[in-house]
Amino acid sequence: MGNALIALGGNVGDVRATFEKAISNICGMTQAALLARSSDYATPPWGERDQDRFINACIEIETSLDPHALLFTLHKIEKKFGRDRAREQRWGPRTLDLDLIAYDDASINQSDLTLPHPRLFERAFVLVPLAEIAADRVISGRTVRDALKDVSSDGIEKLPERG
Ligand code: A4P
Ligand code: MG
Repeated sequence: MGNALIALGGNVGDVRATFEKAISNICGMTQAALLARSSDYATPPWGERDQDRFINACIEIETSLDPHALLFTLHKIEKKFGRDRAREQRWGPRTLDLDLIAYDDASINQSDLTLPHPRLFERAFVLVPLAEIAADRVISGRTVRDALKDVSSDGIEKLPERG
């Protein structure tokens, strides 16, 4: 069994409802147990700034799939929730983005899969929710808690639980 950290993001449609359904799908389709789920956060758009704010969250799962099979399944779930990679721009608006942040201590450098996620340490929208569930996790030699100190969390707002 492998331990995986997954970041969820989106800014089109009812993103929080999409997250709930996506998390159920992740657990069902990847033979995974959900170990932890962060709160949802509203976050300022990063990369392409001229778009609606995003909702972001992170989960930790235990899965029997290997990293490639897991990412393949995450892409299938993105598609199921309306993501159309052919029509979107890089860092632009999307219904659901699922990034694999880390898988055990795996270090992978392939065109279709890089682990840990290469842009993790630039992204408060990943580090803030990740710190809520895995502050002491060491990724590329640093704890998530320490990595968070080096980015600006300005404008990131923790959302109340959905009723
Ligand atoms: N890929 C390689 N390694 C990985 C990995 N560890 N996890 C490959 C996921 N995918 C990985 O993915 C492009 C390719 O990366 C995939 O085919 C996969 O095989 P993508 O999700 O289509 O990438 P992208 O959207 O073009 O770029 P990237 O860097 O993943 O960006 P994001 O995060 O997906 O960008 N602002 C806020 N506040 N919150 C957000 O969630 N998201 C984006 C989208 C932009 N700005 C944002 C947010
Ligand atoms: Mg992505």
